[in-house]
Amino acid sequence: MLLTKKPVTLAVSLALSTICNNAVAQSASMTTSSEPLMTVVVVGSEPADVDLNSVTLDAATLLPMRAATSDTATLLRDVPGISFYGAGGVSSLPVIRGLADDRLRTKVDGMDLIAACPNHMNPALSTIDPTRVDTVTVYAGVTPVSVGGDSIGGTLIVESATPQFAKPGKGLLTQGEAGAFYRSNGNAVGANASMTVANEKLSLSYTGSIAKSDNYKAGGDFKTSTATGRVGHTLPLDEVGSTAYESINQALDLALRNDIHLFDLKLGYQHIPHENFPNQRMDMTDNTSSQVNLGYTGEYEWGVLKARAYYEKTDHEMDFGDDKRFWYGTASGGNTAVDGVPCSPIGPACAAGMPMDTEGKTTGLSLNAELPLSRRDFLRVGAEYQAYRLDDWWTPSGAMMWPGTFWNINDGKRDRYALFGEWEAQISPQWMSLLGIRYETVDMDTGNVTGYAATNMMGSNQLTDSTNFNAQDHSKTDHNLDLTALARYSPDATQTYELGVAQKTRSPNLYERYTWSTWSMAAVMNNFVGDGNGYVGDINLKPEVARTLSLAADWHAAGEKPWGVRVAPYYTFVKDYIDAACNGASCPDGQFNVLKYVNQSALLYGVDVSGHVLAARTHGYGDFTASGLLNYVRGENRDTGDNLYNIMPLNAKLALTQQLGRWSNTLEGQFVAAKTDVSDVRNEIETAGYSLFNLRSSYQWKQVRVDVGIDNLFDKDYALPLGGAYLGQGTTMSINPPAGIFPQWGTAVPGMGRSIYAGVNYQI
Ligand SMILES: [Cu+2]
Repeated sequence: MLLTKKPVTLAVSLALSTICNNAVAQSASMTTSSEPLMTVVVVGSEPADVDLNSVTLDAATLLPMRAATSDTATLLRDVPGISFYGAGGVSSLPVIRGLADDRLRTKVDGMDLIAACPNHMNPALSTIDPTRVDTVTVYAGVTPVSVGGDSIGGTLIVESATPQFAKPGKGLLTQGEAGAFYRSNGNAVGANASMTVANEKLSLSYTGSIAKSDNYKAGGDFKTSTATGRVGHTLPLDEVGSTAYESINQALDLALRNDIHLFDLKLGYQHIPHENFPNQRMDMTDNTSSQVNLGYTGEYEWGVLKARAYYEKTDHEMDFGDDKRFWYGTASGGNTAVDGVPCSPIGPACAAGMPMDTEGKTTGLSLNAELPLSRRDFLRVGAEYQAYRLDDWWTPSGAMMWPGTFWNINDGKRDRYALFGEWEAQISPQWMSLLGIRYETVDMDTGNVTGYAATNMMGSNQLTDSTNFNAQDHSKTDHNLDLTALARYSPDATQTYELGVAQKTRSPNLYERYTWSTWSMAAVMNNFVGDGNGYVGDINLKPEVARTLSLAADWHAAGEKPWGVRVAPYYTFVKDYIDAACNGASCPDGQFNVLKYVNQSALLYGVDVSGHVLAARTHGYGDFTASGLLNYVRGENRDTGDNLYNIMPLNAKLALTQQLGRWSNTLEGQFVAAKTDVSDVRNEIETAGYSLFNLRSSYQWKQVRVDVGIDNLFDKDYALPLGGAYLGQGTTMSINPPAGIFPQWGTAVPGMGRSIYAGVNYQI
C-alpha cells in the first residue's frame, strides 16, 4: 500500500464493509492457523494516517458477494466513484470517475492484460473469476506512477490469494474450500473449489470454478413487443435477449520460498464456451485465455525487489448467438413461421452466420525495487515492458461477406517500454508527500488489410478504404510522460486531508488507430461501448493527456462510537481525448451512424461522498450501522459542447446493517437519477431514474458460511444507464433495422428483475 503502512482505510473499508454486508467483527476470527488468509479490518482502531486515494477490498469483504455475482468488475459496486458499462454477464467494464476500459490500468496478479476483441468482450477483469479474487485495490484519485502507466483514469489491482506455507515444525499444511451458488433470475448456477498442499518451502494450489446462466428476465411488466425466436424455441417476452453466459476457470499455483526469496508460478486457463451481449451485434461463441505468470519477490537488507514475467494468449470467436439468428419480426419472414425450426438452411427468416476471430498475445516483463532510504524517505523505482500482438479476421460466410477473408487488424503490434521513479516522504508526523515521474514509449504498427472482396460492391467501399489504408505508413511511436504529486495532512487522529495533482497519458489502442473500413456493416462490428454505432479508426490519433486535480477529506471518530465521512471532489481536463465525430456528411438523429475516432478535449469533474455511523448498539438485537455513498460526475466535450458518452447520472446508496453474533443482515437502497446529459453525436439513449432495494443476510458457523439475498426486491422495471443500446434480439448486421418492426431494438438495455440467491462456502 502506498502512503500508508495500514492496508485499509478504516472509514472507507467500514463503510464498504457494512454496505457489502461484511461481517466486520468476524473477519478477525476468519484468519487461519497458517499465515493470514485475509487482511483484518479491526473496528475501533485509530489509524494515525488514512489513505484517501485508494480503497482495498479484502477477502472478508469480497466473500459475501460471490453468491450475488459472477462478474468480477461488479465486486467494486460499493467503492466510491465507481460505475459499470454493461456488457456480457461476466464482462462489465468498471468506470472510475467517468473514465473506463483502456483509460484505466487493470492488473490481474501483476499482469497488464488487454481486451482482444473489436467489442472489448474479454477485458482484463473478465479473465479472473470472482471466487479466485482475494483482494482488490482501487486507485480512484491521483494514481501513483508505480501503479499507473498508459492510462488516464484510475488503477485496479486484482490479486488472487498469496501462497500459503506450513508453519515451522507444524508438518504439512493442507487447506481448501468449496462453494456453490444459485440465483433465481436466469437460473444461474456455479461452483468453485480450491485446494492447497504446502510444506515450509513449497506450496501447490489448484483453483477451479464454473458459472453459467440463461438469459435474465427484466423487472415488472417489461415485455419485448415481438418474441423473436431463438433456435428451437420462442424467446419469452420478458427475457432480455443475449444475456446468457458460461465461464470455466482453472488455475494451478506453485510457490517456492527460501530464506528471503519467494518464487511464484501461476498457470491459468479460462474457457468461455459462450457469452452473449445484449448491447453488441455479435456474441462471444468461444473464448480461451491461457496464462503463464512467473513472479519473484526478494526481501533484501536494502529493500524489496520484485520481478515478473508473463505471457497471455487469447483466442476469441464471435458470431450470432441463438437470439440473433432470426429476423426482427413478421415482415422479414416471421417469427411465427419459423418458431421451432432450426435456422438452416439460411432462408428469409434466418441470418447467415458471420464468423469473426481474434487472437491476442501479451508478453510482459517488470522489475521494480522498493528502497527505504531513511526513516523518512522511501523510494520506488521500476521498469516495465509489454509486447502485444493482435490479429482480427473475419472468414467468408455468404451473403455479401465473401469470397475472401476480411482483415480488420492484420499483424497488429503495440509495445510499451516504461521507466518510473517515486519518492515518498514522511516529512513530519502530520505531513506526507509523494512525488513520481514515469516515462513510456509506445510503439505501434500493423500490416496491410483486405476486405472480403477486392471490390466496392453495394457501396461497401472495401477496396477504396483498404487501398487508402495500405498506402499510409502505419508505424507510430509515442513518448508519454506521467507526473504525480500528492500531499497528505493529518492534524490529529480524527481528520485527514489530501491534495493531488497529476498528468497521465494514454496512447490510442490498436482498434482506435487501425480499424479502416467505413462500410457500415464492418464499422458496427468495431464498437467498445455498446452504443449501436459503427466506428472507424485514425492512424494519426494522438495520445490522450489528462491533468487532474484531486482533493479528499476524511473525518472519523476517535471515541467509542465509530463514524466516518469522506468527501472527495475532483477535476480532470483531458487534452486530445479520443471521442467520436460523424464519419459521413451527416449523422441523422434517431438512428445508428458510422462515426470516426477524433482527438478533442474533455472535462470531467465531480465528487464522491461516503460515510458510515454506528447508529445503535442494542441488547438482544445487535449493532446497527448505517452507511451511504453518493457519486456525482459530469463529463463534457470542450470542443463541441456535447456531453461525454456513458456518464453515470447522480446516484446514491444507503444501507442499514444489523450485526448480531454470527448473523449479518443488510437492507440496501440504490437511487439513480434520470440520465438526461447524453452524447448527441452518438445518439445516446436517455434513461429514467429508478430506485432498487436489496436484502442480504449471511451466517457463519465454524467452517460453513451461508449467504442469501434478494436483489431488486420489488422487481422494478428499469433501464441500465450505462448499458448501451439493446441489440439483443433479431439480426444485427444492418446498421439500422427496418422501421417499426421491433420497437425495443435500439432502446436502452433493461436491468435485471428480482433475483433470489443463495450461496454456501465451506472451508476445509
Ligand atoms: Cu468479441
